[in-house]
Amino acid sequence: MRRAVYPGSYDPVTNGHLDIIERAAEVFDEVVIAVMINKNKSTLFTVEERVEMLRDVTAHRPNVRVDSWYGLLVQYCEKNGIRAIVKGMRAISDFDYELQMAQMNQQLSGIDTLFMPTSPAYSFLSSSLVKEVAKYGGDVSHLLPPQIHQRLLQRLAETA
Ligand code: COD
Repeated sequence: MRRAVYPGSYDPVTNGHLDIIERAAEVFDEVVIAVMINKNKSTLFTVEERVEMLRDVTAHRPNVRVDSWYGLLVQYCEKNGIRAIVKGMRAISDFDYELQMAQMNQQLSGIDTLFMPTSPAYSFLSSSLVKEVAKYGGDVSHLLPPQIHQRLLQRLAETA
């Protein structure tokens, strides 16, 4: 079985993430979305909430699974028999850091990273920007699935 992991913070999942998930799910037999836990990074949504939101928006895809992990990505891959990492590539600015991580992961474990170029419609899109724009009242409804947009507005109202 050709299985890949698509790791990230997903705080929250955006249409840009979903575009990569949908396309990766056509290429691999199974795509595991791994919500990576970074205890040094403060997030708007808990890990459990991010997992739940991802499960909700990928429910129509039987070959997509959602999980969470604290530790090195390659440890997760080794534990779960995963041989490929998928990363979305938005712009050349993503490339330097992504290349560095890909090479480190390859050297640590022999696991390769496959870069999938973003659809041009989403090349400017990131969870951080969406949160910032929404926080100050900008309209981000076209950048997120409707239920995620609702949850974002609700969380921002709670934390304002
Ligand atoms: N279009 C296409 N792709 C996108 C878009 C978009 N609009 N937005 C984001 N993406 C891609 C990103 O490029 C990334 O590949 C993925 O989607 C997830 O994005 P984010 O922003 O949710 O997640 P990040 O970038 O914070 O995730 C970083 C990781 C958690 C993957 C990384 O830090 C990691 O692997 N950590 C685990 C610890 C580890 O193994 N460290 C050693 C690394 S060598």
